[in-house]
Amino acid sequence: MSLDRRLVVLLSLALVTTACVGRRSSEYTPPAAPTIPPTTAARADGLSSFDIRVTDDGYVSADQVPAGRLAITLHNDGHGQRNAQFLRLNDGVSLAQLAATFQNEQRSAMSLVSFAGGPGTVPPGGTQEVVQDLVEGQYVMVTLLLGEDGFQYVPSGMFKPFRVVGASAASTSAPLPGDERILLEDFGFAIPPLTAGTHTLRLDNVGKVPHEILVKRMAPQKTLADALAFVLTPVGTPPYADAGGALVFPGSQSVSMALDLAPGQYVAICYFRDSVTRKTHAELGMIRDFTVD
Ligand SMILES: [Cu+2]
Repeated sequence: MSLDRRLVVLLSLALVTTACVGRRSSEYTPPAAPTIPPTTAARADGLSSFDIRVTDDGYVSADQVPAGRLAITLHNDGHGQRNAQFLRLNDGVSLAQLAATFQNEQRSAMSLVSFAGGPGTVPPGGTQEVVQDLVEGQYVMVTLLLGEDGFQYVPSGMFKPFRVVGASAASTSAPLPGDERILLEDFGFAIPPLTAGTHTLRLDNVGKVPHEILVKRMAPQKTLADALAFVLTPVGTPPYADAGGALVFPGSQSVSMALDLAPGQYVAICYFRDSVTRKTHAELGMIRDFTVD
């Protein structure tokens, strides 16, 4: 068994907890095999693209990507909701050490890594693109979902190591794409008026601590209070559906996110848990609704 495979097994044993809250779609039929080769390639705008496919068996992607600015696209070919949280192993930490620590105590394993963004949660058949800068190092990508106990967990097999290599290119000094800005604050969101259609949004974490933004389309007649109640007690049918987002990245950093919005009511949520109070950032104010006309 390869090291990667052993790590997946170890992490799966260690991390699977309560029942999955992932939604299943009766209409969506995943392709038999990934249709995009797991490579990186240069795009017309000069950015390197990093395509990630996730199936029910795990992630398919390049094992190595260049440091610097990357256009990262997650394609969900599986049956459940999926995302890709990037975690950079702290200098001196090995993959084996991370896996062993995860197996014993998930919370202390988080002290071995730094949150490094990644595409947010999409339903089966969905895609999410983010543009962000990655520095050299050893990383893992994991799907982080909300368990019925209110804590996040990694579904079985949803873990893949990858390396970021080389010095960062000069492109990282240029502004990130996006005419409209969302501010992620300690603890709240500032969201501009958004029209229906496609947007490229720059996300500025102006806080001191890591934040994320998950965008959800509210079900009919559901309210912000229903959304917060579900974050606290995620049991039963969610009052909202996944509409993309960008996962946890550090304070004073920015990423860019593409969103395609149909008219309707939405809610933005940060599920990250404060290390002192152990409350989710949503409870501390990082949940807000907005209308798309
Ligand atoms: Cu937050």
